[in-house]
Amino acid sequence: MPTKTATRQKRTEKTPKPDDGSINGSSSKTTSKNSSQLAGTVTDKINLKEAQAEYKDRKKHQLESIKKTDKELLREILYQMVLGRVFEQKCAEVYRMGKIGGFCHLYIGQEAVGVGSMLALKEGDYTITSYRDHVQAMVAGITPEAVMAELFGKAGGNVGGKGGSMHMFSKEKGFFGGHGIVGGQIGVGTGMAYAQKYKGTDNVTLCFFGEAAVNQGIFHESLNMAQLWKIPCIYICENNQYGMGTSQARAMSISNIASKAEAYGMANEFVDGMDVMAVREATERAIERARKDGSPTLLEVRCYRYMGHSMSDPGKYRTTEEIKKYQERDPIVLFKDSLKEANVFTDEEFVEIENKAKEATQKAIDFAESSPFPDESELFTDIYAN
Ligand SMILES: Cc1ncc(C[n+]2csc(CCOP(=O)(O)OP(=O)(O)O)c2C)c(N)n1
Ligand SMILES: [Mg+2]
Repeated sequence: MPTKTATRQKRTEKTPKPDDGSINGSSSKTTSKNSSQLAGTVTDKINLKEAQAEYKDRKKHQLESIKKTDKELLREILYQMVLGRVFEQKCAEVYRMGKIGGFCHLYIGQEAVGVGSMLALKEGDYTITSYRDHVQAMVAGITPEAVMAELFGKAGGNVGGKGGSMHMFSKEKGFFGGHGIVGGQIGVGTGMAYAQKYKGTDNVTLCFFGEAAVNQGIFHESLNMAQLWKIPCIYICENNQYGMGTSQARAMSISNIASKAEAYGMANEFVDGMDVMAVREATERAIERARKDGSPTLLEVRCYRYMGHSMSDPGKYRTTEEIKKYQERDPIVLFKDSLKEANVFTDEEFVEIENKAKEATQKAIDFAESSPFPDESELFTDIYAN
């Protein structure tokens, strides 16, 4: 039976307990007047010394990891993170212009989680996630054009303009959505991984969900079954610390999510979600376990979303100071700084990567604009009625 000591690696052992709600596990006092009114939220001001020490520690780890990694893979990791950021910044802009209708949940700030983990997959592996799905969809190989046109509700969209922001999907790319029911994908993902094992493959499933989903029964039922039957599912809890406007501290009796796996004897790790290489390494360890004999893993990846829950969130439950604190630890800036220090890319190469992401985003917008709306005849297709 896996234990904490057997499954956590050196780096994560050193990571302080995350129970106080701050990403480095260090506590600081609430300082602003406004913050005292927000019971249960993390409202500490930036402690510069602490932030700098944490940044240095992370960079040290990234540098070691970067030295062991192929340059082209590093380029792809940076490109996918930058593409995710630029693409979604554009989404916010065009949403405000009325080009995108309905719900739209952005991933800005969390890019290191989806990119770091998914780029460790191989052919035949599967991914499933929540409604916050644009970046994962693109990393899976769905084109930015198809994602943007879907957001616009156009016929050229990923699912013909009939799903919108929350329902990206591609069986060919092994990307099984895009799910709106909180925690619903945990059961489906467990089933997908069961099928991979049943068919005798060594493939695995990455199943992403937020920390609020952990309070649902489906999480516990799925983990129990996965461990009992050795189902190769890697449960990635993206702990961005809020479920809509409710902070984790107000909704969960035990905030250390990784340790919940121990109730089922499952391997688990707490991972720094601002460090893309740490996410990749933890996922690689989980994948190795899963390919070997189907053993599942729970990864709690601590991250932060800079934008509101969705585009219609007024964001009154947290302070701008808190958001700023996490932006000081931005995963893309950190990764770029590490790459610079390791002399991996020239200045021209960095510019090239950014330009490529901007061009891909513009191409996606042009495609979405020029694509027609679905034909009226599509109204009664793809309907499931019982
Ligand atoms: C079963 C269910 N209950 C409630 C909702 C409404 N709802 C949508 S998102 C959300 C918060 C989920 O937060 P979390 O799981 O932490 O994911 P995040 O949005 O932070 O990525 C809630 C309560 C829902 N969609 N499904
Ligand atoms: Mg959350």
